[in-house]
Amino acid sequence: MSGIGDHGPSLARPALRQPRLQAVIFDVDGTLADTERDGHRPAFNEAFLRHGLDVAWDAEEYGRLLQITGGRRRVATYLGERGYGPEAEDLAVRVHQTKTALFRERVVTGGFTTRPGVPELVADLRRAGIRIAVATTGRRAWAEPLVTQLLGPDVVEVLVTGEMVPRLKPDPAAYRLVLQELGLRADEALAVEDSAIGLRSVTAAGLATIVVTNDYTAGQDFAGAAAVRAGFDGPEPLSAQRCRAVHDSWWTRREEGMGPAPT
Ligand code: XBP
Ligand code: MG
Repeated sequence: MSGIGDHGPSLARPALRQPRLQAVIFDVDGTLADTERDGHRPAFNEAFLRHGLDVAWDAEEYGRLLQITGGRRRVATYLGERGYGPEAEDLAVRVHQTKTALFRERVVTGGFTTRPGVPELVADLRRAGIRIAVATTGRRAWAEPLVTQLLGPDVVEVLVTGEMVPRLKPDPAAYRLVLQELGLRADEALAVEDSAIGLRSVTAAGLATIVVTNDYTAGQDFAGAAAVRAGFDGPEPLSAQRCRAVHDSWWTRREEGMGPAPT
């Protein structure tokens, strides 16, 4: 509003520098919610049963299988290694369709909650004007309702899911697509991931990562991460200000050590 004493923008005033961090991109499984051990795993097991397969993944074995990203690939690789031969791929497609329907059902009936501290962080980011996006290797059929349920409607601006990219994490395709849809450079966004595979995907796309570990991923190799934490909450909860500080210092170190950041 203009009035007495308001002389409009002064030429002498230095231009306000736009803060570098414009968006935070969250992974879903293991990051926004603990969905793997007691979520995806029982859905896979129920699907095996419904397809007459004598397969049941226990929590430990499932932890090892998480190295294979994407549910269909995980099933196909497993069946292939157990002698299902050329049949494994087709069977995996059918088992995975059933698993996707079962897991979606669990999602829409309210089966999951966020990891502690996530709602507070997301609210703080929004107050700070930082945009929210999501990059997952999972299927849209469950990821979309899950993200809406966890974070609320109209919070996530861009949601990239497994079927939208030619290659899953650790390939950078998902993060590159999110950046493209947000219209941002790699140095204007920060990713939050839970696993070494997720970190590799983000790093290959040129972004900084805060890793928030869980029971499955604690102890993995997180070299190159901007920060590694055991949770979102605690005595020093992850906040918008903390995200900005971590992001700025990662880029400063990078620019000082390796020249200008890539665009
Ligand atoms: C998560 C995954 C997913 C889920 C299953 O990886 O690997 O495959 O386990 O989802 P990230 P789908 O957290 O790195 O995205 O069965 O829908 O593939
Ligand atoms: Mg994950």
